[in-house]
Amino acid sequence: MHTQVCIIGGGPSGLLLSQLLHREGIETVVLERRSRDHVLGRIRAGVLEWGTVDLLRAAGVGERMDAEGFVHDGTLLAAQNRTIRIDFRRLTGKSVMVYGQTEVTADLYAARDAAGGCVIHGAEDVALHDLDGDGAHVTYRRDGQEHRIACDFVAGCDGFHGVSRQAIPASVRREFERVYPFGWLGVLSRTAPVEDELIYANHERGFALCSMRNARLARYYVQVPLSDKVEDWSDDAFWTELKRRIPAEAADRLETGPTIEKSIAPLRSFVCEPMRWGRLFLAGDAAHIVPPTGAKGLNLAASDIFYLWHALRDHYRDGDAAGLEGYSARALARVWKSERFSWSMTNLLHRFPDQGDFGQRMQESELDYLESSEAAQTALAENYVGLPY
Ligand code: FAS
Ligand code: PHB
Repeated sequence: MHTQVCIIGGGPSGLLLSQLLHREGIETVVLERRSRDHVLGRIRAGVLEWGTVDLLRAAGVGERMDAEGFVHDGTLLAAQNRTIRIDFRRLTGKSVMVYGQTEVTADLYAARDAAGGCVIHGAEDVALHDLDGDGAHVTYRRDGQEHRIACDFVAGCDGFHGVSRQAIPASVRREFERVYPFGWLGVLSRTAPVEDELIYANHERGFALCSMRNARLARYYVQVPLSDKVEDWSDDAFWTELKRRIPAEAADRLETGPTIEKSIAPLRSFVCEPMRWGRLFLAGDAAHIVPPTGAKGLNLAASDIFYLWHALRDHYRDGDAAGLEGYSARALARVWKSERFSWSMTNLLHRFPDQGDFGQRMQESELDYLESSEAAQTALAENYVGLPY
């Protein structure tokens, strides 16, 4: 079998690239290790930058997002029992869209199906070969059969635990990492969200986030020690802790109920340089990870795919290799700015084991400064809504 671009990973990065290239007449095959149900069963991101919204519309998958998503013109930061509103629309002229990654992925799968796209689930032992030569190919096993796909290029969209990043020789690869000493315990509940906009709460007991998926599906998180297990947290214990960490006026009207999903996600900052090696191009979590505090993970995947889509289009349509040659540097320039923002929001809002009372006061004084400074609010807002591509 031969294809122009072999895409490893059927998450949002891989599917979005496949869909955008299809609309350019460029042939792709997507190899996904897990079943479609498993991929669609993951509960992850919730906030889309407007650049991501525009890109999904360009891919022809924006209709349900536009109908069911929620446009948010601001967000709330909470500390010391009060909230500070960051008005994105007034400060930057932009908004964000609240529409779950699960829905984005489902819309992308539907579009690939409608276009007769080739997405192969259950692809095991995917391996990349001859990436720095003219015989690039991918092998995998499925239903006990070995398969081989010759290709012009490989897009490594297989997430943090995938195989693509490892295909870059260790002598070439440079990795940067910070692992945070806590995780996020997240729940979904069929209850009304406590607020119309998101609440990011700093509290001396730890961080909390109030988010949503729709008017009857709320998404909440509390910071927990890395030693915690999901089974340590009953629903009652979760609601009690969340109420302690958000302002009293919100806690008083919080609608609680049985959780329909509960999971703990570790937090890390991670970047792999370069994001390209020979005919392999990394995109999304395969190349970088951010703590979800800045709502950047899915959105960084989107900007990577935007750059790679244009680079591959220019190569096949115009014989112009500049985009491919410049992909890694261009993507990393935006990746590092989002890494910085996500790191800074995580440091501002979470309780670190060794920060002590002085560290808590530093966080509270930075929030006081934010409350009083239009310049500081504008800086936060322009990073949150998404820096230019
Ligand atoms: P993904 O990891 O989504 O997809 C990679 C795909 O590759 C997967 O389907 C995987 O099965 C497949 N794969 C892996 N290895 C393979 C192999 N060897 N062969 C074939 N296929 C393989 N971001 C936010 O902005 N906000 C959040 O709240 C948020 N919460 C998150 C919670 C968790 C638990 C995690 C893990 C991430 C979270 N993220 C969040 C980040 C997340 O949204 C990612 O940025 C997003 O999924 C990136 O998409 P992909 O790059 O497609 O990677
Ligand atoms: C979510 O709704 O899951 C969400 C929203 C914003 C974040 C992280 C997660 O920063």
